[in-house]
Amino acid sequence: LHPGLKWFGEAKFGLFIHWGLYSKLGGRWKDSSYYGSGEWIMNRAKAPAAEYAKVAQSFNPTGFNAEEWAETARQSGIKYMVITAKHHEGFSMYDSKVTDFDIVDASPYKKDPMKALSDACRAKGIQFGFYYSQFLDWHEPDGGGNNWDFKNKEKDYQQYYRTKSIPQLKELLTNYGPLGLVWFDMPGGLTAAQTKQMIDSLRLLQPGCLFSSRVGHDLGDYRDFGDSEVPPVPIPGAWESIYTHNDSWGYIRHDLNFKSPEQIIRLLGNVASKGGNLMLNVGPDGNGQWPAYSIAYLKATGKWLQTYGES
Ligand code: FUL
Repeated sequence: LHPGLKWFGEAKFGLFIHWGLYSKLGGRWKDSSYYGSGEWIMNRAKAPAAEYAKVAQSFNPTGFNAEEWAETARQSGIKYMVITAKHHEGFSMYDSKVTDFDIVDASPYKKDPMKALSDACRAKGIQFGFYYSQFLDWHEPDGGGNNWDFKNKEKDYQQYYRTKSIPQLKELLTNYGPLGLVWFDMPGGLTAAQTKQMIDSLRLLQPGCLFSSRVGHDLGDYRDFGDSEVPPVPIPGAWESIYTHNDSWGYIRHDLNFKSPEQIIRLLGNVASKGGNLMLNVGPDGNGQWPAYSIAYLKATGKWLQTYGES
């Protein structure tokens, strides 16, 4: 049995955080407004990579406070936190030596928020993990998914994995202390044997770290269902349901459709009764602040759990 499955099996409640350049856009690109999946805005607007990358020049989340995030999570009854180190847009939200398209090199913020957040979570007994988009990368000519800029090009996915994805995953597994998990997403471009080889090389760095099923080819350590999906019947083994708090993973300024504490508690009960964990998402804005409703409703959920929950 994987050693990480012990904490995972007891956790019940996790927090997902989608945070990147799209958070600064908040669902608006040029004169158009988008609803849902704010983190897909680059793709939906077919924004040219070079132009989209300029958003970094004014991305300065001075309102970010790692202790506050971790404390809010703790008070909410959260046992693990998973944050986007790099989403499909290709921007690295941590200090990466593999690229200059990262928060330290390309933004005025110049600090590594992941360092502070990983430390703050561990200090409060919260397992910390990274989401990493291993295949889709709309910034890179050889990354998966961007066929609007790089359309006349034969993509070399192997090259992309070799020069960006795998070296970055190694950075994440080396520089941020013991990770609870790496949340891979949207597999592609690798055979089962290649995926296994990648996983084996990463496992050496942190044998205790779990890998999500979206690493592909059934090679994950636990199972994720589709976005916003709870299985209809109890499921054996380690698994997780993921949900948005409003209607988007990434911050959307004009989306106020937040699930109430009562809805969150029902969802938690539904998932837990079938044997899984619920990982609920929060989308902080471009300044590094959570929507006020997320803070209030999560804290209210925590209060309820403290009074009526089992742990
Ligand atoms: C999906 C992604 O494409 C979405 O943007 C989001 O990250 C969700 C949790 O997983 O596969």
